[in-house]
Amino acid sequence: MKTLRTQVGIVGAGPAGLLLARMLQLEGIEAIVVESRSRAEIEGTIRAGVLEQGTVDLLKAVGAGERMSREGFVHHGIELRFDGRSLRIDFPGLTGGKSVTVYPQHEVIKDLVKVRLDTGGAILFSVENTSVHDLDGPRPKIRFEHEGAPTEIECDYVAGCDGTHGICRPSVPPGVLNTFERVYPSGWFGILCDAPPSSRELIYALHERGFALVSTRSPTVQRMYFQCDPADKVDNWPEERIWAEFRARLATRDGWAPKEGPITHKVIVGMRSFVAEPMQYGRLFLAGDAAHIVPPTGAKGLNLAAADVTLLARALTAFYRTGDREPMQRYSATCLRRIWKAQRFSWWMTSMLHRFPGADAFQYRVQLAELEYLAASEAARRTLAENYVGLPLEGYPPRSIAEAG
Ligand code: RFL
Ligand code: PHB
Repeated sequence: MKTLRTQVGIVGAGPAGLLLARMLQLEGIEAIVVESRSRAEIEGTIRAGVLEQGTVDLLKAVGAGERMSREGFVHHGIELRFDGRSLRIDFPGLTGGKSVTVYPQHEVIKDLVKVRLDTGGAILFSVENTSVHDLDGPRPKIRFEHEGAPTEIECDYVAGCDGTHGICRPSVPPGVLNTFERVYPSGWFGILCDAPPSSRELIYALHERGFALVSTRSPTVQRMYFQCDPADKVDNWPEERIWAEFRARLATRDGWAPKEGPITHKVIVGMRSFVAEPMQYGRLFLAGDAAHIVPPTGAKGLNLAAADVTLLARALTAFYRTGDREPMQRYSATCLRRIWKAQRFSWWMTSMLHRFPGADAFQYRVQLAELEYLAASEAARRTLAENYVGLPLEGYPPRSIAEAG
């Protein structure tokens, strides 16, 4: 077996794994990233679109923000649409100047892969049969096959950044993790189409037929979603049926209609809230989707992954610089405080904007009342805005506060 040695072994080259590798590299800490898919596959997977201000700042700080600054779109608000009306949420006005940036996740991935490979960092793509070992001892290991050769990475720490279906979380012995889950009885039908933007800002709509979302990717490519049965099949939806659904759910009293164009991509995604606690076992740290999932309505998944690995990079840096293990010991608790707030926000946005099977007319009236309340109350709009643009990244509390608490 081929044996490699590094300080931090990272499983998964998603946003979490790639950002962690880059932050560690800037601190002079060695890492190897192993990824089960090819470079072309990870750079071609269509997923998130909305980056919080903090994620944008982080990408710039690690030297991966140049194309995002040029090609991403800064959005100063979103529109909520219900009962044929529109309500704008003004982010800078409500949050002291913050905004979000719309820049696709696969472009973030391309930028992070490039910066890593250009600076001599290792990513082993298309590895097979990954497994992790000796997590509770001083020398954890990652084993896999790479280009046909059985390979082992011996490291000080393992970062499990391998997403929902990864192997790191299931490698924690039974009984260690507490898991919390809610599966929603709906999915999202997502499309990409070749058309100009329908709106300057994202539109989140509640309609009697269900939720719809207008997002964007570029001046010529648009991303849109509507709530659907998670067991439905994309082939049941020819283009005209999709557009009829969008037109119905997004209609306003003054006749607004989306700009239509050829649909180039269709996908149905499930909706789930999930948290595993704690996010550490021995020398394994879980980060991003490997530890938690949010329904996409709050646009939080990638941003939470970025927050986790920022804290993990700081904790590992403190250890390698000074031998202080305390930040690592606090990693899970610090992350989870932010994660549960994002869970709450994502659940709240989802509940307010979807019509779930079996929900009655009372429920729908309560949802409309919630939206009317947002329209009438600046305090309510501020609560939405400060969660959407991203809560401040909590650092580690000073020792005295930690001890007192
Ligand atoms: P990822 O991106 O899933 O990356 C994990 C990587 O690990 C690899 N892997 C393995 N590698 C080696 N060995 C194994 N055994 C492995 N098993 C897996 C995988 O191939 C993969 O490359 O997790 P990470 O880094 O934690 O990042 C999380 C985000 O990708 C995710 O939360 C977001 O996409 C969620 N999300 C959104 N987040 C936002 O912040 N803003 C949004 O606007 C937003 N919109 C969305 C979304 C997710 C969506 N879908 C498709 C679920 C919209 C949608 C439709
Ligand atoms: C997207 O553009 O893919 C997107 C935007 C906002 C969301 C989820 C996804 O809440």
